[in-house]
Formats: sequence, C-alpha cells, structure tokens
Amino acid sequence: SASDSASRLRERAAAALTAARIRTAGLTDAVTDEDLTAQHSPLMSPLVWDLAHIGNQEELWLLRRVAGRESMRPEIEPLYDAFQHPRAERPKLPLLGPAEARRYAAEVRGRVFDLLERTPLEGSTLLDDGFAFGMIAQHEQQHDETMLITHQLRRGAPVLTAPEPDGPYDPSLAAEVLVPGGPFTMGTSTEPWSLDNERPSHVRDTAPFWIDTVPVTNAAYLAFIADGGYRDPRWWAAPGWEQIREHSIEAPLFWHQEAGQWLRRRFGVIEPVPDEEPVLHVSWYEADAYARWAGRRLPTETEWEKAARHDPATGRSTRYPWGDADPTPAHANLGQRHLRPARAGSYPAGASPLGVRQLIGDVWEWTSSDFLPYPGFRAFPYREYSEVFFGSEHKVLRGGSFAVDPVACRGTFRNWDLPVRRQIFSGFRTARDV
Ligand code: AVJ
Ligand code: FE
Repeated sequence: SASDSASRLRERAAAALTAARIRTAGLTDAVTDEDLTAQHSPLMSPLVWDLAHIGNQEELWLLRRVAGRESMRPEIEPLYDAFQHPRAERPKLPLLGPAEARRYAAEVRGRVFDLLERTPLEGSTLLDDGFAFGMIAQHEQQHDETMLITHQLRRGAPVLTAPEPDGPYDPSLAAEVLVPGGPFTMGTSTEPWSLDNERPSHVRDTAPFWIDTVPVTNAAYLAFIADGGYRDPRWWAAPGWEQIREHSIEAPLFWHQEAGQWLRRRFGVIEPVPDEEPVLHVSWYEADAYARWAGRRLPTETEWEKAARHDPATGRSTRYPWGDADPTPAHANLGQRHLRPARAGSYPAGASPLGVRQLIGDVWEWTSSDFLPYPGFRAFPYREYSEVFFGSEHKVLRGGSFAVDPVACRGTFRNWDLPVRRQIFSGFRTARDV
C-alpha cells in the first residue's frame, strides 16, 4: 500500500542519514581538536569546516527549502558556502570550533528527523521518493570521502584502522574484454536518488572496443616508471608534461624510493607498493601518459558506462555491472570498509555480464571525457552542484573508490575533477579500438 511504501522510504532515508553521520563521527572523532582545525594541505579544508558545512547544507535543503524555516544561525551562512571562500582561505575564517560544529550538525539532524516523520515524500520534485533526504545523505558521504582524503594528506601517526580486503581473488584473468558495438542506454530517468548530471537517460552508439578487465595495477604502472615514462615527453599532454617538470613528479602521489624500492605512505603507514593493487593517486595526465606508453588510450565516459551497464543478452542497461541489486560486500570494495583498493581480480560477483571486474569501488577511474551535460540536462536542485562545472576544464571519473559509500555510487554516477589532481582516490583502466 501507499503508506507501506512511504514508511519504507522514510526508513531508507533515515538509515542513509544515520550511516553517513556514523562515518562523519568516525572521521572527526579520530583526531584531536587541534588536528580538526589545522589545515593539512592547501588543497583541503580543515576537517572542522567539512563538519559544519555538512550540517549547513542539511539545514539549507531540508529545513529551509523543504520545510520553509528561517536560518538557525544567519551569521554562519557565508562561512560554509563553498563558493564564497576557496579551500585555502577557510582556516582563516571565524569557523565554529569542534564542539560547536558537532552541536550544530546534531541539532540540525534532530530537526530533520522530526521533519522526515511528518513530511509527505511526494508532491514535489524535491520530495518525491525522498529525493532531498537522499541527496543530503549523498552530500555528507561525499564530504566523508573528502575528509578521508584530508586524513591521507595529514602527517603523523596513523589514527584510522580497517580490516584488509580478503575476498576471493583471481589473478589469471584475460587482460581485456571485447565490448560489442551498437546502441545502449546511458544515464537514467528513473533512479530515484540520481543527481541532475546523471539525467536523463538517452541512447548512445559506440564502435566495438577492448577494455581492460581490471584497473591498471601498481606492477604495470611500475613498468612505465622503469621504462623512463616520466622522462619522455612523447607520452604526455603538454600541461601534464609541464606539471611533472615543474614539481619534479616521477611517481604517483605519496610514493617515494628508498634503497631502490618503491614505498608509499597510506594513512600514516609507510609500506612497500603492492604489485597486485590498482594504482592510486594518479592525475589524469599520468593516466593518459601511461595509456599512450602502453599503446592504448583511456576509455571515453560513454565506453566506461557501456562496459559497466550494458547487458548484451537483454540489450538493457542495469544499475550496476552485476545487475540491479544494491551493492553488498561481495560485489565491490565500497564504503571505507577497507582503507585501500582490493587486489586487481577481486570481486568475481561484481563482474559485468562480459566479465569486466571492479568497475564499481576500489579506485575512481579517469575517463578521456570532459564533464558535459547530457542532452536534455536540467540543473536540479541547484546550478552549483553540476552545471557550473561543465566544460573542458574538468575530466570525468567513474565507478567510485573504496572511500565511496554505496548511497553515492551506481553505474550512472558521475564524478569530475581537474586533470592535475592526484590527492583524490583516482586510478584508471585503459581501452583500445578494435
Ligand atoms: C562531485 C565530488 C566533485 O566534492 O566538490 C560536495 C561533491 N558538491 N559538496 C565535490 C560536492 C558539493 C563534489 N564532487
Ligand atoms: Fe558540499
């Protein structure tokens, strides 16, 4: 009945909001107040900014826009508007302190739960299917990933722990998979909590192409380094070559060499670079250069989504590579269950019908494509989520990393960043024409 489905929707929204807050608490309670207010990198906000910004966006969309209330604290509104102050300047703002920020976010949440009980989840595009609540749960999870990046950049003793990935693993896979040419449905018009840039669904055609079965591993990437890949301008797009020369970049971010061995720093732990793991913390330029060196190329965003969603048996596009079911721990490395990608060849249950692995989870995958609107795009509910970022400045990343929660990850989900960025949990796979 309608009231059953309304209560299921409420439960789903409440569970998503609660899961996000548990993760936020884990990331912010793990460090001292001094660490929360410090800036660990000019690329990032202080963690205490993310914390209050999470509360502030929740207040803006659920209490002010949905419920029509007045601002709880008008004086803090400009501080937490991401467009008013670049990240590098945020530490100098009169931000709420750690205790105040926690109290503010908790107070907003209390009011939001009252609202969720009483608001009909229908009758407007913001409320239909609980969209606004789902959007806010995704927003908090996205900032949790951002805060995890800040943790990775932070110097000092490790404060986060998680079990190692230990699922089934098959290293003897074919290197690449052939995806047949022809039309498929890209994007979505039906996924209830999909964001504006994933919409609407539309048909696209591709030529047949080969795509890597798994993301490019550290071992493969090390061969590129050993072959002088960072010293050969032939492989590099001009701005990428400039970046690696200017900053003396010769390996992925967080790597260094000691006595001929490559080591990396991962959440405060120094360890040998593991051969079988997907490479992490590479820029779009590094991914593009590797692909050229390998005689291949990055997949387009369209090719990536076709590999992830097109079922050749039915001609239908599924929500995930494995079908329409929500992700479980057997499908993919998501949700910060682990603090690293799983070995390439893991998660056989998460394979696509054609056998492509680990499209979802582990590492964000750079594509060759600029971040552009789909035909028929309409900004919703605000231009600053996607629309202002469309253009040739940003490249699309797909599939989500180990740091992405399932609520903010699906076959249609689109992420984007500048091609120079390497602190993000980015890797890639390659493709080639037939
Ligand atoms: C979609 C990850 C690029 O973090 O800048 C968070 C998500 N938007 N708050 C970002 C977002 C507004 C966004 N990315
Ligand atoms: Fe935000």
